[in-house]
Parts: sequence; structure tokens; C-alpha cells
Amino acid sequence: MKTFFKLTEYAGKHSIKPATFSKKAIYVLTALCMTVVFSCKDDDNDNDGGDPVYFHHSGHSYLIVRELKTWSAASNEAKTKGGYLVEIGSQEEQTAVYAAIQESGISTTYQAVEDGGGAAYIWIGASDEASEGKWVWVGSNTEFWNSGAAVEGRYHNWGGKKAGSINEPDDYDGQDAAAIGLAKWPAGVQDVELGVAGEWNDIDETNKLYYIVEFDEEKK
Ligand SMILES: [Ca+2]
Ligand SMILES: [Ca+2]
Repeated sequence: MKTFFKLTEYAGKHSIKPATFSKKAIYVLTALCMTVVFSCKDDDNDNDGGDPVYFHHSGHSYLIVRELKTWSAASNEAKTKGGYLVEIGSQEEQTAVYAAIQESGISTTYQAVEDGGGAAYIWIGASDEASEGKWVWVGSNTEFWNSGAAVEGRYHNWGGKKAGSINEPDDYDGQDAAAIGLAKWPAGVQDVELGVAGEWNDIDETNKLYYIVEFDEEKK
């Protein structure tokens, strides 16, 4: 794009009329623009282009991975990397994770999850696939939510918590995987609010989303 603007600027300064551009020059310019556009798009969705960017909290490290995966694929990938899908066990950890998401620059509309009210989400490590209604952090196999209530006072941040009325997990159409919302849901509906940005929702595990890996040690 820059090249194109420079050339048009040059043409303007030197009174070159567009008609004097040959067809060949236009093809070349188009190809240049396409190259720039596609390389920018790649930067936006790829964490593999450079060193991973970790964030840290309480002796653990975390990685926001910008690859679109189903919950199961993301969970497997987290294990391959030597960690697990993020397990959020306290308000402090929730605050750290959500702050890192905001700082990452990921668009709050990067993906529209149809069964999540059209909002965008990032996968976290909780599932009730093994036993409906029993939510487990799969990394440590810790049950934290059962039949609508916290297990042994364990932390949760399900949609509606801030408003004082828990709306999730609702198992709508058989939802078994947890994700953190990047915006309120449902999106674009002013009078209805099932959850706000940072709260969690159960959604279908086949959605393809970015995910967060947690490591039990501090990585540099
Ligand atoms: Ca479920
Ligand atoms: Ca739900």
C-alpha cells in the first residue's frame, strides 16, 4: 500500500496523469498491494512468526495463542506445548488473564460465536463433557462447579455474576466447553445481558477460537 501511495504522490507532484500509467504498471501495483495486504493479515493471526509472548501471574506463565482451534484441539495443543488450557482459580488470576487479553490487541469482534450470542470468546480450560453439569478444570482435574453452584467455594466467573444473577452455564443445545467473553452477550441486543466482557460462557466445543495456555513455571 505504501508503495502505491508513494507512486500516486509522485505522479501528483510531477503532474503525471493517471492515463500515462501503462496496464503493466497497474498489474504490478495491484500485485504489490495484494502482497502487502496478505502479509498484514498473516501478522494478525500468527503467534509463530516470532518468540512467544508470555505473561506472568503468581509464579505461573501464560500464553495467548492466536490460532483458531476447537476446544479439544486447543486442549491437546496446550499439552503439546507443556502446559494446559488456562485454569482460573481466583479473582486475582481472572483480573490478570483478562488484562492480558485486553493488552494483546485482539479485536473484541475477531470471531462471532453463534451459540454464544454472537460475541467473541477465547477458550479456557473448563469442561463438563465427561458429566453434564459438573464443571472440571481439565489441567488439574478439579471440579469447581456442580449443578449450578460452586464446589467447596471455588472461584468462578460465569456470565451474569457481576449483575448478581448467574445465567451460565446454561447447556444451551448441549454446550460443554468454557470460554471467556471479549464483549457482552448477546451482541447487539441492548435490553438483554446474559454476561459481560471477561465473564465465562459454556459454548459448543466445535467453535474455533484462540486459546490461553498456562504453565506451572515462569517462562522467559
Ligand atoms: Ca454442558
Ligand atoms: Ca451458554
